[in-house]
Amino acid sequence: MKLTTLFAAAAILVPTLSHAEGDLSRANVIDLPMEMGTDDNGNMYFKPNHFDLVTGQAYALVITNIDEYKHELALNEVLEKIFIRKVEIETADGDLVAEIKGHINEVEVGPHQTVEWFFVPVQTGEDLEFTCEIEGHYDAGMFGTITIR
Ligand SMILES: [Cu+2]
Repeated sequence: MKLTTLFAAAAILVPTLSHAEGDLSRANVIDLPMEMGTDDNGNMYFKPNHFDLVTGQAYALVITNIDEYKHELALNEVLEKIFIRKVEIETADGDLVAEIKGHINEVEVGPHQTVEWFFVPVQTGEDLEFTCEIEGHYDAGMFGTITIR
């Protein structure tokens, strides 16, 4: 890349970066789609069941329950490592039902519903476990891990 092109690119980037410094939790949010479900053998799962994240990046964990019954996501030790901006609930048509703000550890997701969890990792951690706390679901395989670098 020519030096002049580099300067031009930097000039374009500067306003974006200065915004990010103002509010890291809102800048360039990365969606992390995750499915909750049960396979043909009766094994319950989060898919994917592992995420590699970085500190300072804003994420939206978009959790969809494809089952006929509710599932739960409990963050457990992940909770100590992240700043939670909000949990957002919308109708199937995309209309906002609620934004819930605060330090939230568990969310139950009803059958065929989607919930979005907005957060920013603030501390590093290796294989931090999240789980479904509904009786029998953990033993059926419903857990996963997050690594923050
Ligand atoms: Cu479950």
